[in-house]
Amino acid sequence: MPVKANSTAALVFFLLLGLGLGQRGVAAERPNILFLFSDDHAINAISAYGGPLANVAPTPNIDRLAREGAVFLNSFCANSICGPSRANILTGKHSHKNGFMRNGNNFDQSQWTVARDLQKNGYNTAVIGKWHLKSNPVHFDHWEVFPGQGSYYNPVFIQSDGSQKKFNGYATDLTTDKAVDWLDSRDKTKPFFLMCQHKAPHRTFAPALRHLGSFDQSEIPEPASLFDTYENRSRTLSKNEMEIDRHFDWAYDAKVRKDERGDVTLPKPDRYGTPEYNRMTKQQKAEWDAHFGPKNKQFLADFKAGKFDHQDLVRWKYRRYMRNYLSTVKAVDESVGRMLQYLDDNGLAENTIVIYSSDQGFFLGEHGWYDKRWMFEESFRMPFLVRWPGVVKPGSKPTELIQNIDYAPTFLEVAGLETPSEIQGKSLVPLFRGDTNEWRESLYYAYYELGEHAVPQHFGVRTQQHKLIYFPVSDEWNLFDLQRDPGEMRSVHADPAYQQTRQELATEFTRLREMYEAPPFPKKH
Ligand code: SGN
Ligand code: CA
Repeated sequence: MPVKANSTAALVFFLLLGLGLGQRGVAAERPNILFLFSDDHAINAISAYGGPLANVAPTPNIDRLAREGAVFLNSFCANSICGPSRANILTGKHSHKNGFMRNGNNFDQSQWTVARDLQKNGYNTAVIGKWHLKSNPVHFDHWEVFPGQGSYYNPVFIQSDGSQKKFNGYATDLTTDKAVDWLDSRDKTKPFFLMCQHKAPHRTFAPALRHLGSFDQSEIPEPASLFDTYENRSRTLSKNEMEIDRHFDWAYDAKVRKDERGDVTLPKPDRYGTPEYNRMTKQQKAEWDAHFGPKNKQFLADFKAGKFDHQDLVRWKYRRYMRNYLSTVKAVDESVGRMLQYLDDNGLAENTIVIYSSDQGFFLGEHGWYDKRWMFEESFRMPFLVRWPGVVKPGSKPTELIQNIDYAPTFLEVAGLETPSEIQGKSLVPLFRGDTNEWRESLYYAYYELGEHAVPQHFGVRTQQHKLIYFPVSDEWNLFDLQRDPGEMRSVHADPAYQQTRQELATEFTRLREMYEAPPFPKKH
């Protein structure tokens, strides 16, 4: 072959190679977004947050994100309930703007969502697991979600064609399997946006069989407010229906089935059955019974023998609650480990931003409660951990006030897209880079549900140090000094020493309500 032809061929070859690399280079500039999400995961059950359970129930895989990225120490929701939080995330707006104010609503899929813009601009998009927005997902190239709350055991997933299919196994594992399968089969010419959303650790706190008994030998510390009597705060608190004492159901929550009790009568409540147990296969039931059976037998014998006073019984239920809740978290943590491993094994770790979060927090016995909804810290807070190599400084612990309305604009900036002006949240990317200039100093909260667990509608503002809450139904205000009273046991709203703080917060509350164009307070509900 003549030399000239040879060198021309070489030139063409290198030009093509260069183009190929160039294209890969461009693709590399658009990071993948992996959003790992769970349901009702309190920061007190994530060891990276260092709470009271950190040594009892470590979460090594979620903590890996904190080590290799950031754990946001002051992350909150806009409305502490499932569907609304998910709507806040997808739209970047407060509930009154996206219309999904209560779990019973139907998400208006014609509105702007971050998935729409990501898909439109070349992202391969998918959502797998818990969705809870009633209307099926749109703007996702692939989706496979639970109907409503979903189940832990042998759950049903709605397929992209609208049909429903039951899968054998444990929801957290199945959700992860499906997420991994999608990553394997996705269109690899595009960056991806994957929302992998677990049911766990939501009620009824049913652990994977392999995790039953994980915390049986552990001392579970009790929160100081386990026996809260609700003085010095709004009178609506004592009307709640989420107490471990008065509302934690024996069969449903505490896993002591009626058919196990013989002649022992347990005190109320005992209203529900055992839907998760009923879904199990014979083999699954056998393993479940092998774990709980002997323990329940012993408990019932001790109860019959009069070994429990009222407080002992609350403590027993609290420990059972925690052991099961923390066991469901274990599977979520393993899922995070599997997803991170997948990124490692497939050369995706460097160019993927990974976030771990949960739709709201949860009470782990604080104020005597399970569930969420209240603007109190445990349920208002959302975990937020992020790893983005080269951008987020490993081991950082930002303290700025962030909220779930910030996620959509964050994803847009990560993808290099403009944020529409109607979006109420702010991109977190400056905070990821360590730029804390001109960050917000307060957050707005609004809870609109109409009575489940007897939590009234309430609205509020939180700064780094204080929290002001308004309860329209009783026309009461509560003010908390979070530095002096982190457990929120005493409102200082009527305390003359707080007159100026009270006025400042009231002004800030009004300012936020005007800025977000919040509707007038509902009076009665
Ligand atoms: C269900 C639960 C409630 C829980 C709501 C909302 N009961 O109704 O305890 O507060 O969901 O949870 S259950 O019997 O179905 O478990 S949310 O996370 O979906 O908002
Ligand atoms: Ca939830």
